[in-house]
Amino acid sequence: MLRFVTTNEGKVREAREYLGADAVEQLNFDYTEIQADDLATVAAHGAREAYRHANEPVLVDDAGLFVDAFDGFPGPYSSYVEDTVGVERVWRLTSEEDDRSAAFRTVLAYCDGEGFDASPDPVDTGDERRGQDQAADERGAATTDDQVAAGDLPVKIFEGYVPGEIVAPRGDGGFGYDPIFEHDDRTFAEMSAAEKNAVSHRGRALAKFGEWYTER
Ligand code: ITT
Repeated sequence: MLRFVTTNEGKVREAREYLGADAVEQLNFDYTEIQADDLATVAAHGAREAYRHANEPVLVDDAGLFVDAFDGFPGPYSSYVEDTVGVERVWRLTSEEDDRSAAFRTVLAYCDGEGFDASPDPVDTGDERRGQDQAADERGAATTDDQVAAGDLPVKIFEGYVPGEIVAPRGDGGFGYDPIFEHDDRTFAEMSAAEKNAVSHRGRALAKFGEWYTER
């Protein structure tokens, strides 16, 4: 059974909608969200920690809202900003800008204690060995059982992205920033989970993951 590691019910709903209700079980585990500028590093670190905790295959989802006028802020800090500033004020701050374009990004990080091929989606092989492994990845090398044995648990990374615009809040569906994120004339809060998955950052990452996982 695949454990979807999150404290966020909204994410679980969308993963179940996409992968099937029986395919995913929520693991309500609050992994350490390290301070990093990119979602993949945060998610990979979380996936290793969650795998060591659960000792079963885990999938971590780290997401963020990137507002162009603020050079991508709040990005990896989206959770903190939602809790402190709030979604309504993110809209008000953005409404003062000429450019209201933004994007949502999700990184899904999968870990099951084994090694993976580094293509087409990348493999994160651990902080200490990052430079060395990036070079290996560029050469198309696979991660090896030696790396697993050495404690650098490989993590397979799947990314999803959707462009949109920050608007005044509309709709009562979804969660988080959904009411202020508009894509193709509707906010994500005005869509059903299935409609959102068809176009969203999470849906796109889940599509890549689902295809790869079925093969595996
Ligand atoms: P976990 O870390 O336990 O999974 P979280 O809600 O903290 O739960 P993230 O750090 O990935 O998850 O989320 C960053 C923020 O972005 C957080 O405030 C979410 O509510 C919000 N968010 C994530 N995905 C979203 C989506 O699809 N639509 C709207 N808001 C989203």
